[in-house]
Amino acid sequence: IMASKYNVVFVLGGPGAGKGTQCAKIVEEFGYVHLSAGDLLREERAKPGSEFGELIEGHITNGTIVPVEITCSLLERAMKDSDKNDFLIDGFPRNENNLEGWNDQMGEKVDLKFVLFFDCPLETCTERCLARGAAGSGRSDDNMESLRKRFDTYMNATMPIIKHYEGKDLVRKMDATSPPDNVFDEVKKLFA
Ligand code: UP5
Ligand code: MG
Repeated sequence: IMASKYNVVFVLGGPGAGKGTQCAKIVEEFGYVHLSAGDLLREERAKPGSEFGELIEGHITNGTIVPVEITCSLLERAMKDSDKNDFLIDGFPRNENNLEGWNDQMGEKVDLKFVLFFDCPLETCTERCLARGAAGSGRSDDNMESLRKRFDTYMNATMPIIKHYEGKDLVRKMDATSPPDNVFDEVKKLFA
């Protein structure tokens, strides 16, 4: 018999919009598995002798996007290893290449529930990431130079993906500017 499909919610929004913060709350209350594509890439980068370490680091500091073969494999591996069925996929798909690669590799295995979109102005996002950097995040992209590039990529490559899903009526847009608990009050309604 055919195994049941994975339930997936994509979580998108600008750098620092609060994707990770809200995903943690959803996990706590609704038992999803949170997979941040960025976290998986940072983890892969940190592996001693990783074949892709330098390539990943180059993309992260430049705010550009790692080829989908790498990211999608990390995601599928994590999904399989979890032995669970419900996933929040945070920070992916970010461009046309991601979308096509995902559809090719995972399209048949996944039931995409909706796309959770955290809408947050550039100024707010910038403040949050710079504050996190100043507080010692250790992230090589929490600086003004990388942030400009991350925003560029977000506007030029990721917004068209959000538009694509809007056309399919799959986007649930959240105002991400209020404090985390207030944002979550709205997010909750989508999962209840
Ligand atoms: N904070 C959060 N919510 C707040 C709120 N409501 N009010 C006030 N403060 C709030 O939050 C960021 C900061 O803001 C934290 O200090 C938090 O406390 C505070 P967080 O929840 O971490 O926001 P998030 O949206 O997750 O921000 P993040 O920086 O992780 O977003 P990015 O999308 O930029 O980063 P990501 O890790 O997804 O990707 C990094 C890079 O990896 C990309 O630029 C790219 O180079 C690469 N990448 C790929 O190549 N492919 C992928 O598929 C994914 C990533
Ligand atoms: Mg994040």
